[in-house]
Amino acid sequence: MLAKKFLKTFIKKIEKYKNISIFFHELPDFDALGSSFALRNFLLTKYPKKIINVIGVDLIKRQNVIAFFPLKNNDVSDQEIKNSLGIIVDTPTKDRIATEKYKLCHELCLIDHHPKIKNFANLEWIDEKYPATCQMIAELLLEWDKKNISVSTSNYLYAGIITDTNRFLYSAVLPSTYQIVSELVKIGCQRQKVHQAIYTREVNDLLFQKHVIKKAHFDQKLGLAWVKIPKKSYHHYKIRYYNSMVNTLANINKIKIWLSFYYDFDSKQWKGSLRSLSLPINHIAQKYHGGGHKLAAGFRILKHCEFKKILCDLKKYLQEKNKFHNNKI
Ligand SMILES: [Mn+2]
Repeated sequence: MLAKKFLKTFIKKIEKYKNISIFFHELPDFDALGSSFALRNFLLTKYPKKIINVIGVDLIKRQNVIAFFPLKNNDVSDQEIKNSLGIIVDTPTKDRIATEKYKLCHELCLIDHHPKIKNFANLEWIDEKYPATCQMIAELLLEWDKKNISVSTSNYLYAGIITDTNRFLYSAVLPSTYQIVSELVKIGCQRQKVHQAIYTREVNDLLFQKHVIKKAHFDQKLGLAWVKIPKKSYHHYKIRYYNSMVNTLANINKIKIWLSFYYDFDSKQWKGSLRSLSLPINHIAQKYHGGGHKLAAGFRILKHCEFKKILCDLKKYLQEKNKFHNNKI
């Protein structure tokens, strides 16, 4: 499945440039940063004379991510970016890139596992069959020069894979995902260290979770669970980095679709995370200024009435599907 043709052109492009700038998406997760730092590490050891920068690290606020990645703010000048090859990872849309500085790059490459939207890079490898961009990067680096993958590079890749697959629970996990992880473990990937960095919880996080569950609505007859997290809650529970908390509503008996509304303090707007057990929901997220994967998508609330509207749409959707299902039986 690895795009061998892509690798060949990718290497040519990398060799052409002295400066390489790597870009990730806003509110970066372990997959976005794991891909970025794995690439940076690998390229730095392979080409010690090149200048490789991950751009936009000063914008990162999530605590557990900050502790895991070397996020020193090494002020990269616009001039340096101007002469560089830009590599964008883990987002198919320009709007989601953490900084607009990618526009300065001389050329752009894109590596991503989200559904393709529009061509915008000079060289693209987009394959939505992959469960994580980190798996794509891992395949690329293993094929390119396996012995040049260091232990810390393998840690970054492993972190992205286990988070984007929710510890291999998602059905998007491929047979090759296990093979790639096996290679990373052989390289010496420090699994315990990575698990601790990702999964250690704070007491206030647990109390916040309890609060979210209390605020949630469950319609087991229909198969819908949803929660609107009050704006003040994050502050009240001293949650330093916010997330949608949508996973709190996962794996509940008879719930087929679940979603959370949360306030994004950076963009100062209400957003939502939508998840589904098996019914595709990304078309509904698209209707509400969002998008994403078939079973995991995000959206934005631009008008107050849209809180109600999206819930209505989901209820109707579930009613139709339930009816269809019952008739079939
Ligand atoms: Mn990803």
